[in-house]
Amino acid sequence: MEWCVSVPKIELHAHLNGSIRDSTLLDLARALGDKGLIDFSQVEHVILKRLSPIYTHFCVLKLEFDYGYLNTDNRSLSEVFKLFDLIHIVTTDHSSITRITKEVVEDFASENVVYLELRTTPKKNDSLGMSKRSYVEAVLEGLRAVSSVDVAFIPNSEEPVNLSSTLLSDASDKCNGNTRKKIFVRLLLSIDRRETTEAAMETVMLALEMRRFGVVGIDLSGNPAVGEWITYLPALMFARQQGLYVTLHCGEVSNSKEIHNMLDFLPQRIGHACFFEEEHWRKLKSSNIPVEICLTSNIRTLSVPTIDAHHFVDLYNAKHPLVLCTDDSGVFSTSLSNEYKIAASTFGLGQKEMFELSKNSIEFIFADDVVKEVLRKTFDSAAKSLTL
Ligand code: 6MZ
Repeated sequence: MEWCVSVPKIELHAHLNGSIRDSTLLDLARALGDKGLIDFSQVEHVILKRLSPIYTHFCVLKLEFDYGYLNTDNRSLSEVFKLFDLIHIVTTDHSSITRITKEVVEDFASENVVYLELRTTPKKNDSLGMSKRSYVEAVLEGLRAVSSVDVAFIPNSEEPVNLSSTLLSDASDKCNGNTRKKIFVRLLLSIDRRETTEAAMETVMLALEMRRFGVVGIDLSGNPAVGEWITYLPALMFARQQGLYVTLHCGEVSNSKEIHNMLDFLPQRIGHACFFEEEHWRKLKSSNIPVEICLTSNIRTLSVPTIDAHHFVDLYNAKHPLVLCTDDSGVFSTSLSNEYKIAASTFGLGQKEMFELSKNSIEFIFADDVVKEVLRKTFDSAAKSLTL
């Protein structure tokens, strides 16, 4: 594990609210409890993932939560989305979003993630005066608030916001003799599968407007049992025409037609690919679309039967482009280092293979060649100090 923490890593599939610390979620829930807006004792159980398999039903802000027999270790996909509804009630105000963003960036940086693509669904909440734009501004505020590490998120400048250092230095600058960590952060705006075509288009327009602040692309996510591909297609096509990168949650449930349609769209990356059939694998491999692999998430949501049977093995052996990711490090109690550790122990990868896997992820990031070159330099200098 120590080695997995020390190796530089690239995170390309992390949902902001899914990456929240348990302690922060508890803090925020407690504050709402103190205001009488939720019953904290009920929510606390769910947050701490300590629910015994007893039937749970409760009400938060007039929203009914019927968790049924929520299993603490393996949360089926539908249970996970109920949990997200609860998380959103607790987190969706400007200052909370700013705090979560700051902490998530700090957490990834602390385990030597040197490039992070953070995705989040812009939300509107009239009662809090929140628009999709003000939501994203709160995220940007969180990036500016990070103080423990230098964050570079503005393309074309790449100046870390807290420290002026040279652009082409590697990801851990020497400053006054001290080594300060540096992390590149890029944002993807997510379209939730519950949204309408118009709402999806609004998110794309916002992404275009926010490009100068490091928004580089669009993600399609949300409960895969909800919604139709055709609803988001106009917005996704427009995003691509305008030069935004697109990544899709693809094959999280069995839906052959949708998987074909998504692969035909040729997104720059896809996430998950758990319910692929022979024809889908063939199409994926011939199009060479990189896959964001989320091992713990797939196991916890019961999307793959066992870790040994995970499609990572086949894709890795076929040298198909892939990248290890966390998905929702808070919800699934994992970290990127832990995902590398699981890959090593389950699939027998040695340190050299793990290093190459991590370094190779540079090729699939949604950033320009300058950033890629800085990252290659970072990995090359790390290789000298790591035992490979
Ligand atoms: C699909 C997921 C997801 O956007 O509020 N999300 N969508 N599959 C998954 N696998 C388990 N994990 C997270 O972060 C939370 C939102 O990300 C999406 C869901 O829409 C969830 O509500 P943000 O920051």
